[in-house]
Amino acid sequence: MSHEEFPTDTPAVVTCGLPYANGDLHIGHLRTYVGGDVYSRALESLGQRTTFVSGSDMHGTPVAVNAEKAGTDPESFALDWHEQYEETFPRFDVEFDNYGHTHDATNTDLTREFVRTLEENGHVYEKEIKVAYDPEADQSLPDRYVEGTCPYCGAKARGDECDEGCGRHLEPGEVENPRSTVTGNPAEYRDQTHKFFRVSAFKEYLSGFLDRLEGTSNARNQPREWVEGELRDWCITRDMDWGIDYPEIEGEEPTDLVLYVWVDAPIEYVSSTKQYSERVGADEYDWVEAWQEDGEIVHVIGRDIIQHHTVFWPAMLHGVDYDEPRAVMASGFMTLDGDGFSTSRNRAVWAREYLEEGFHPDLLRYYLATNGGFQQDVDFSWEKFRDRVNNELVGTVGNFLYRSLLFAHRNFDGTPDADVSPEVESRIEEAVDEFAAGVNDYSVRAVGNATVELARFGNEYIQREEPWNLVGEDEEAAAQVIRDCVQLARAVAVLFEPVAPGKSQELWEKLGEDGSVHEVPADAALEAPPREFGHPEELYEKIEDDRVEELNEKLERRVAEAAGDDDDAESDGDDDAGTETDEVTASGEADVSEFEPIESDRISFEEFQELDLRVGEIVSAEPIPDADKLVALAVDIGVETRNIVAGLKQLHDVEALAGTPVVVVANLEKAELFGHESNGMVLAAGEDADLLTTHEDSEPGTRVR
Ligand code: B3M
Ligand code: ZN
Repeated sequence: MSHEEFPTDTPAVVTCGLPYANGDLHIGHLRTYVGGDVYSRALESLGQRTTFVSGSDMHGTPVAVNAEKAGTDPESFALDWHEQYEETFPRFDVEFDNYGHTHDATNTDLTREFVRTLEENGHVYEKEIKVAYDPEADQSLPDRYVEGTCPYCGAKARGDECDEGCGRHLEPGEVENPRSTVTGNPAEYRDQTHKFFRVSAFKEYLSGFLDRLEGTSNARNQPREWVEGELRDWCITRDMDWGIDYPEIEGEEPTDLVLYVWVDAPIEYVSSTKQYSERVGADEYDWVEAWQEDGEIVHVIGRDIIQHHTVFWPAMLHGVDYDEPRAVMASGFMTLDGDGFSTSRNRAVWAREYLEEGFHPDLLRYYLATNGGFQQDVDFSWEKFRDRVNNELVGTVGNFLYRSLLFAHRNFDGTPDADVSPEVESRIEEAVDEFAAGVNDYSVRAVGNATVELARFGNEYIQREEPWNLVGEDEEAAAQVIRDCVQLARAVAVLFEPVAPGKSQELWEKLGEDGSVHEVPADAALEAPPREFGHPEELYEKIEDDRVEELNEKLERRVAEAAGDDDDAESDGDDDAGTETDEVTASGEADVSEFEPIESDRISFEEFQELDLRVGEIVSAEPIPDADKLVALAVDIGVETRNIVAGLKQLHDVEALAGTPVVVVANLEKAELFGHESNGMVLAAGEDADLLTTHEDSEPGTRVR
């Protein structure tokens, strides 16, 4: 590869894919942002001049559609979410130097300037194309207003992306069997004139660009096929109100069209850098140098938007004579306990919720940054989270720090007077090298692991040297071992900062150090710690099993409750993205398909017989006051009357439920929900909680088989 190793003399920009300002953030979304933050901190720690920027993506149909569902206008809807994101990221120590949004003046102006330059440079032309149209709603159907079949792979696709199939960007008019998402009617195709960016003319350039591109291998390899195949021009306008108006072009009739969201979104990377530069002054950081002269541009994104970042965006940058990205790091998808995150099913661990549960952000940062390579898919479960926290953060890192610092404090009041041994010195140097190699390999995992392995070494070292046996026997030898351990602890603080900034600062202060460990470069890991420090504290706390159980139950209950709530149209956008299907976002969150696949594991007839299903009749139904969806039922099942809690509120007329015949799982474990015992389960289908019933006159108590 043709790039000089980091650190270089030129300014770096690390960016994170812009989240659509259209719904709540969950921990799946955080993967990209934590990854970007770790990467930019690590880069800085190597001495690279770095800025870390992003912003909210305010435009496009993903925002317009959700705003409509929430019954509000896209601008105020998106601004509300933008403000939330702006607050949420720092709570996870994702500290952007600038976090703007695509609708602000900087980005609006710069986007128009980009487009004018592309026009001037002859990269844009007009063409009449067929666009989807809904005759009943009398409107064009850009992007997410239309659904149909992907012409490339046959999967169900929405507007501009084959989100459940081959992942390709789709041009207007490409979706087959188009249906309007506004009315549900089949869409027509009508002629309309649009602007096109001549991407096809950049074929040779892009091919060379991909040879130079660094980052994760998915981002370097996947676009080859697109660039070397038929590289088509890109429609950059849309017939809708919400977006940046197409700039006036001299000598041309003005158009009513707005720019396609994917034009102004990546330009926000530049705008955000510009805002930062204007705030701190060009002497400290010059956006022009970074974007137009010799910047090291690193994009951190979800893998679903590789094509935008490795084809359209570099072509645009090249078309306006800006620098090209040096690297693209594309993360894999994230699942929750083996299944997709689902906003509409409330099947998610929300970012806010994670913090409200009292977990330190660094635990999640560690999990997200080091669980598998960046481009691998990652599964989150509370069990896995517990295991990694308990084994690695508590068992390895925390344990080493506590035992060695406690020993140092008790026996030496801090750092013993000795030089670091050659063995430990070279082990720390090795960790610094691994850290730097991680940065140059675009591996946040390697950056994190360098420290965990160093702490592991520390544990082995202290175990091997047994300083507790040396004290009183050979003071000098004891002092040597503990001096080494304190140095290892200091190195842990410095090198773990990108992954665990909060905990590293705590450790830093425990060691009696001043200032911010964030400012300390990686190669200062070997500088001597202060002479004295106080009693250490355990840095990480174990997560107990019953906590995990509790969290799992909460999640299950929520999903069960949401199963009764198909009412996305009603969602107010406060606690729900209000989307029917989930976003495939910058985080690379995977969608779940409409129907769950049939279980591949068959059960035997005997196993089925173990289910005791009975005909029942609802005797009474009372809404449970504090629960959104739950109703307390009394159900006659012949042999007795059972109290059963079911998620039926809002979906059924609760008062009319009495007298309804139902099917009950009679031998289900008892549960307690909102203080009510639930002794059995009433069967119901789908999100509407369509109650299963009998159609003749089977008596309550009759067995169902
Ligand atoms: N707003 C989110 C996505 O499609 C989109 C990213 C823009 S990055 C310039 O994942
Ligand atoms: Zn496809």
